Amino acid sequence: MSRKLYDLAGADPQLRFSPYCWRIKLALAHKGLSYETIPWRFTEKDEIAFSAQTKVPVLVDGGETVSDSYAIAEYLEKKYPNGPALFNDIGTRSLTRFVKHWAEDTLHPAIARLILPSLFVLLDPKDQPYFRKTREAAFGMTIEDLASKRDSYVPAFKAALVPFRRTLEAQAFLGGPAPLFADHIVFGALQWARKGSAVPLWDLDDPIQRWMEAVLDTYGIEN
Ligand SMILES: N[C@@H](CCC(=O)N[C@@H](CS)C(=O)NCC(=O)O)C(=O)O
Repeated sequence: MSRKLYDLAGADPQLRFSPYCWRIKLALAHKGLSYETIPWRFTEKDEIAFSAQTKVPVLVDGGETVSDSYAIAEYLEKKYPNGPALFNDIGTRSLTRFVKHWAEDTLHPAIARLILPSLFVLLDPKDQPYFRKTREAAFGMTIEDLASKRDSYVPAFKAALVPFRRTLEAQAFLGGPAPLFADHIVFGALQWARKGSAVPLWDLDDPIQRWMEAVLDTYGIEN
């Protein structure tokens, strides 16, 4: 059966930086499901119009189309119950919802303020006017203003990571001995930060870096 994932790409088609798409690439690997990615750009709305919405990830799994990363994870868990669980049990499922909201409401905005200017230059030129317009409206300032204030945003980013780092000092993964979808969610955010930033955002000996490498190693993913 063919399985396709529409995955956000930069000017370089190999540059895949979407936090939401990374969640699903890890979730598919976790379930042991093969797939091909289709590089997609912000302005290629027509390409995913069949999904009846405007964002990626979009998963086409045989005859089924699913969008929204959380809905895709729930779909995979239901459709492929024999693969390793993404949520384990009711407690994990409930706590994962908190991780999702923490990532989206605390981590993502802290990362976005730091990386939007450097990410902007990595985008396909056809996407840049759209990205500028939508992100400047969201942040209420120009990309250049964001860049000039960058240093003032670093403390909030560092503070956002503290509870996560403290957790990793006591256990290997959010899922305990092995990654679960909660790990995939946080990994997506930090992979977006790593790929979009012009400078390293944490040290190589940071537990966060070791955790990222351990997540990639778990699934045999290169970078
Ligand atoms: N709630 C959605 C959010 C997906 C999302 O925001 N995707 C971004 C890429 S990271 C996108 O496609 N944006 C399109 C746009 O900004 O027009 C999910 O969890 O999948």
